[in-house]
Amino acid sequence: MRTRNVLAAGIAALPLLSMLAAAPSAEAATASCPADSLCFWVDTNYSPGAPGVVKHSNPNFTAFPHSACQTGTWNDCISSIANTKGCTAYFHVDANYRGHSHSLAAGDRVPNFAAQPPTGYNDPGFNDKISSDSTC
Ligand SMILES: [Ca+2]
Repeated sequence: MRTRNVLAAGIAALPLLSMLAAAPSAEAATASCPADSLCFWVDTNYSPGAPGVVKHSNPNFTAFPHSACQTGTWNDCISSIANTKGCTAYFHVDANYRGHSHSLAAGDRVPNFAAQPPTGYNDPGFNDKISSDSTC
């Protein structure tokens, strides 16, 4: 009986461990995003690997080739973002800083646009829509 209880406890702990392993790693995002930059990834949770990196405002992300994107550029391809700059950044769904936008405070990051605040924007429609960014 004692053995069975221990086994049951072990099984019950597995889903929790899996959740922890799959949870977005803020440390990983910070580590892979250079200082004083805006970083973005093709997938949620700062994946995969090395991010796209910009330093300032950019009116059109079609200027940034990225072979892993369906568009061939970072335009309409971004699923998670990080801001290591000292000021707020804004990401817009249209070129030239137009259309629907979300802000990203200095030092903040969003692993999944669909997630509820404060983790996300509660905006699944923002996924793969970013076309420009404005910041200091
Ligand atoms: Ca767009």
